[in-house]
Amino acid sequence: MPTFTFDRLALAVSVLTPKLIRLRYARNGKFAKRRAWAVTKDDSEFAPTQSDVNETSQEIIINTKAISIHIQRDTGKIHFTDSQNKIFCADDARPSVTSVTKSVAKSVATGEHFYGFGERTYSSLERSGCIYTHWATDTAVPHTPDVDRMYVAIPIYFSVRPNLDYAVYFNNTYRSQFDVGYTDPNQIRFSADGGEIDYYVFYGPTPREVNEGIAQLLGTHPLPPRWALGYHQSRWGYKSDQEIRKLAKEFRQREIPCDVIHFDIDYMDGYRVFTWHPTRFKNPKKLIADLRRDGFRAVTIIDPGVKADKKYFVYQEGLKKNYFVKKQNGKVFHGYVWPDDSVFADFTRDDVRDWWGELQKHLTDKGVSGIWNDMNEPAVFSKPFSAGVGNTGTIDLDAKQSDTTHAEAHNVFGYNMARASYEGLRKLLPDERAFTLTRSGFAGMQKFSAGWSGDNHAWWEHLETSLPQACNMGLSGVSFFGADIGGFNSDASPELFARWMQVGSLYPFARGHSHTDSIYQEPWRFGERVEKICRDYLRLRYRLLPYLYSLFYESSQHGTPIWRPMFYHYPNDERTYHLHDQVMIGDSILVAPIYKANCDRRVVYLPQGEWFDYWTDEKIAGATHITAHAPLEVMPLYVRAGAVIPSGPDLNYADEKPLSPLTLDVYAGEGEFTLYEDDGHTFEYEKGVFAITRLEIRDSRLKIHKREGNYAPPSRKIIIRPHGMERKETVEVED
Ligand code: MIG
Repeated sequence: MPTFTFDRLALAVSVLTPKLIRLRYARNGKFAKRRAWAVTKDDSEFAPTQSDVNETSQEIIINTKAISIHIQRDTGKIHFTDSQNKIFCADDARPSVTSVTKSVAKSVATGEHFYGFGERTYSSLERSGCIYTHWATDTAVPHTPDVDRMYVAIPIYFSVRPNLDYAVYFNNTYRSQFDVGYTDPNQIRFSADGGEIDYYVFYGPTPREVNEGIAQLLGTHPLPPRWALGYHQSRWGYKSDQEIRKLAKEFRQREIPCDVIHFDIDYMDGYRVFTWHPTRFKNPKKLIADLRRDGFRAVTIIDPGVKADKKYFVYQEGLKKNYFVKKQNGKVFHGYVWPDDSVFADFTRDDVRDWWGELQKHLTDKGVSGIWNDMNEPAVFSKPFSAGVGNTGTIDLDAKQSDTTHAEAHNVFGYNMARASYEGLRKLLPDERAFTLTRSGFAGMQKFSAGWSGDNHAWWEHLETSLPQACNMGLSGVSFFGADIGGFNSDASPELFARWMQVGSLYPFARGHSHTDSIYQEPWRFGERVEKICRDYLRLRYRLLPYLYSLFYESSQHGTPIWRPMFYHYPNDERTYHLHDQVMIGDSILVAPIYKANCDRRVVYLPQGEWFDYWTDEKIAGATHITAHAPLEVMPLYVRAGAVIPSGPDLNYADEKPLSPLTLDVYAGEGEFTLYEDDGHTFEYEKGVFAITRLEIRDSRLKIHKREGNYAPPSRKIIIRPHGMERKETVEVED
C-alpha cells in the first residue's frame, strides 16, 4: 500500500483489484483504527493484484490493469483515468481534514449523471442538484420530496456517462453528506462530522461491473428461500389468532396467491419483544403449524426497544450481562418506544448480537420462519406513546457503544441489529434459509436482510416514487427491496390499489401492508374488479418465479440488481438517464406501470433493438417512444428480442407444486438466460446441489445447454412457445 504525504496530510492508496481502489487520508500520518462494520474484507484479505508506480515531475501515477490513479505532486490532488485517458473522479480541491470536519470535493465531468444514494424520496431517478444526508431516521413525517433523512443511510453514489461508469463508497458511519452539485453545479462534495476521509472507488466501465465491485467489498444478498419471493400480506392491526386464520382462509378460498403473513407488534405481550400475547395468541405454535399446512409462513416483527420491566426476562438478562447501551455517565440509556420506558442492546458487540440472535428462539420454536426488524434507526419517542409526527429522536450521541459513541455507531445500529437477526437465524434454523427484513440499514445491509421503504402513503406520488427508489437501492447494493403495496398511511382508493398491485406484484420484495388507522387493504377489499386484477397479477408473479429466482441467484453471486433502471442495459443511451418511470426486471422484461389516476395511456421509451408487447406479441422496433394503451386491467409490459423467459404453473404459494411443466417463452432474436433451480429452502445449494441450465437463442433457434450441478429437477415436460418467429406452434419436449 503506497503512502504519500502532502503538508502533513498522509494519503494511503490501496489497489484492491484492478478496478477497486481505496483512498484514505490522515492528519499527522496516523490512520484511525479500521472500521469494519460494513465491508466484508480488510485490504489484506484481497488477493494480491498487480499495479506499478510511474513518477513524473508533476505526477505520481499508479497503473492497474484497468485504470490509472494520478496524484499531483504539488497539490496532492487525485484523479483517475480509464484506458482511453478519460478523466473521472477527479479532486476539485485538496481534501480537507480538520479535527472537526472532513471533506472531499470532486469535479463533475461533462455529461456525468448521479444515482444511488440508498433510500430516497422524490420521483426522480437521477439525483443531481441536491444535498443528501446520511443519518438513519424514523421518517414519520410524510415522505415528501424535501425529506432528506430516511431510515436507511447508504453513502454510495453511482456515476454514469457514456462508456464510463463508476461508484464511490464513503466508508464513514458518522453523520455525513453528499452535496451533489447543489452548492456548486460543477462539484460533488462529501463530508462527515467525524472519522476519516476513507473512500472506495469502483470502476465499471459498465453498470453491471460497478455493482460487481460493490458486491466484492460490501457483500450480496444471500439466496433467499423461494417462499420469500412470494407475496407477503401484512397489516398493523391483525390482532388475534382468529383474525390471522380468517385472513389465510380468504386467500386460499379466493385463490389469490400468498406465501407469508406478517405479525406486527400486536402479537406481543405489552410490546415485550420475544413474547406472545397470552389471550389473543394463546397457542402460536398451533396457529403457525396450521398456517404452514396451508402453505403460509409466519414472519414476526421485532423492535430494538426492550421494556424496562423488572419482571421481564429480556430486561433482566440484558442488565445482568451488561448488554444495554450506556450513557456517557455510565448509566443505562432509557428512551420511550412502544413498550413505554425501554432500553437498547448494543449491537456493535459480538456477544450482544449472539445473545439477541439466540433470543429469536422464542419465535422460531413456535414455527416462525422470518424476522421483520423495525424501529432500528433506532427511533426513540420523546414522551410515552407520542408516536406520530417527527420522531427524529434517537439514542444520545455521546452514549457509549463498544469503543466509540453512538455518534459513530448510529448509522449502523439497524445494520448490526439485522446482522444479529440473520446470524442468529442461521444458527437456530441451520437447514432452512430464513428471511429477514429491516427498516434501517447501512451500506452492505444486503448481507443480512431485505429492506422496505417504511411508512409511505396511499398516494399516487408514492407509487411513482417507489420506482426510482427501488432502482437506486439496487444500484446501492440492496436489490431485495419494495414499498408497502397500497400505501401504509391513508386509505387507498380501488383504482390506486389496483395500479399499485400491478407493479408491486413485480417488486423484488412484494408485500401489502397498511396502518392500523387506515382501511383494510387486502386484495379483496376493493370490489370484484380490483380483486381480479390483484389475482391476475399475483399469479403472473408466481408463474414468473423461475425467472425471478434465477435473478436472485445472479444477484447473490454478482450483486446484480433485480430491478434496474433502463440505463443499466443501455448505458450509452442518454435518453435513458432520466427515465424514472419504467424499469427493467432482469435482462428481458420491461415494466412501464400506470402511476396516475384516471389514466389509461402513457408514453414508453423502447431503446435500440426490437421489442415485443408482452400482451399482444406485437413487434416494435426501437429506439422509439410509443403510447401504450392501458385500461385498468393492463400494466404495459415489454420483452426484449432474444429473450428466453422461463415460467412455471399457476400456484397458490411458491412451493405448492414442483416446476412442472417448465414453459420457455422464446422471443426471436439473439440472447440467453441462465435458469437456476434448487430445492428452494435449504443450504444444500452451497454444496453444489443446484441446477443451472443455460438457455441460448441464436438465429431464432433455442439451444438448451446441458444442465450443470447436482440438483435433479422433477421429470417434466418443457413447453416451448415461440414469439415473433415464422414457426408459430408450441413445442413440447421431455426434459
Ligand atoms: O411506530 O409496528 O414502519 O411498518 O406497521 C410505528 C407498527 C411502528 C413502523 C413500521 C410499520 C409498522 C409500525 N411501525
